[in-house]
Amino acid sequence: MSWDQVWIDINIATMSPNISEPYGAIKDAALAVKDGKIAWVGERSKLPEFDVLATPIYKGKGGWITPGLIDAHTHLVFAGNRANEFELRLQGASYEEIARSGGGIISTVKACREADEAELFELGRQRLNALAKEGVTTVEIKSGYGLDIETELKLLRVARELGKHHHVDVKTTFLGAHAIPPEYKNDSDAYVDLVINEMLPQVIAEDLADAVDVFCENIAFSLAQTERVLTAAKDAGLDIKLHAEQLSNLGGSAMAAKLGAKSVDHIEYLDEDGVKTLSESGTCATLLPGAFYFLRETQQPPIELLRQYQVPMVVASDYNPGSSPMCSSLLMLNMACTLMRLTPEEALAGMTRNAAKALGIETQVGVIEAGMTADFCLWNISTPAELSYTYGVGSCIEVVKNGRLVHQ
Ligand code: DI6
Ligand code: FE
Repeated sequence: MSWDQVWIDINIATMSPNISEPYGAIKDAALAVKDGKIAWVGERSKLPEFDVLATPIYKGKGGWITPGLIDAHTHLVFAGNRANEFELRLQGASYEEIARSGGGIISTVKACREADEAELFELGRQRLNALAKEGVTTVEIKSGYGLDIETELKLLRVARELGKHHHVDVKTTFLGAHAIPPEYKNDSDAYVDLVINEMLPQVIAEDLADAVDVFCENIAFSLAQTERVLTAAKDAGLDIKLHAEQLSNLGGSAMAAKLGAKSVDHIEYLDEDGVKTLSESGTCATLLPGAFYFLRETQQPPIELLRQYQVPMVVASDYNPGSSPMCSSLLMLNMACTLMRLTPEEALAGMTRNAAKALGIETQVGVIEAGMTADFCLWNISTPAELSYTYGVGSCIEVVKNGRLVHQ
């Protein structure tokens, strides 16, 4: 066998559904990489013969390898911060009250309209570095803090540039319908027209987005408006997804699922009929424990129903300045377990296999199997549950991206 690198003295949480052990685990394993792909994976005792003198051999000191983590929902390109609103909320104001009085998303929009691309790029780069340090190898980044053509395009261009210049792969999502901008305060339908008829065509012409998202909520876009945007995006051949059922139940999840959405995200208020619709359409349920925590939500997403109907659960950071200013993958694994009662195995599937499905890249990444892209991490842990159990100890010791070692 001729390989580019071989890993030994490792255990592997493959997360493959084809291995019946918890975490798809293979203990005392070996893994071989060739041309950026996983070429062989299995028990070390079964490793085929290879040229040990010509092949770099990495020893994992008995740690665990997992697929590279995938953060499938972030808003990480933005300027400014909202610490002032954090203080207001501590004095009793609610997230909705702040949004209705012109703060919230709109205050970040102001900062983003003023910032130039270089500034946004540098801020985004630092945040990507923070995620990468904790094993993230693929991230989704949304626009949505521009709410005018120029700024929405600027945010998407910066997100695309980050993907070109950083080892972390970036999937971009156009979220022009994130909030109603002040200029359209009294005519939200006209803003939806702008999103569909002017922004979307430009986004497509410049190939700036892989998917389209909408914030479907009483404080944002109605069900009918949301359906118009998602239908236009779908007709243009883009993936669709939705911020739905975060603060109330408008039925956005079921509508988006029927249109073939890859995921519906937040979903604290999703009911059983909605869950059924997700399972019928193969739509993922994205849980965002950082926002649940930071907004001190009490309405639990319907985890038991999602299990019952076998809806793939995704865990993501929702990293943003208003509702989830926690730029950490491992903290999300922990919060998914502590706050939403996922098992550590479900949480890890939510940032690997299921996150890949939510981004439509499940044939390339998210599990460790021969033929998949060689995106994986080595962790200094003695059981995979440690990834969600403890936080802040720096257990990610190596990252391999497309078969290249990127982080030591
Ligand atoms: N829901 C969220 O949690 C974020 N966007 C959304 O639609 C919050 C965005 C913000 O507050 O800046
Ligand atoms: Fe979000």
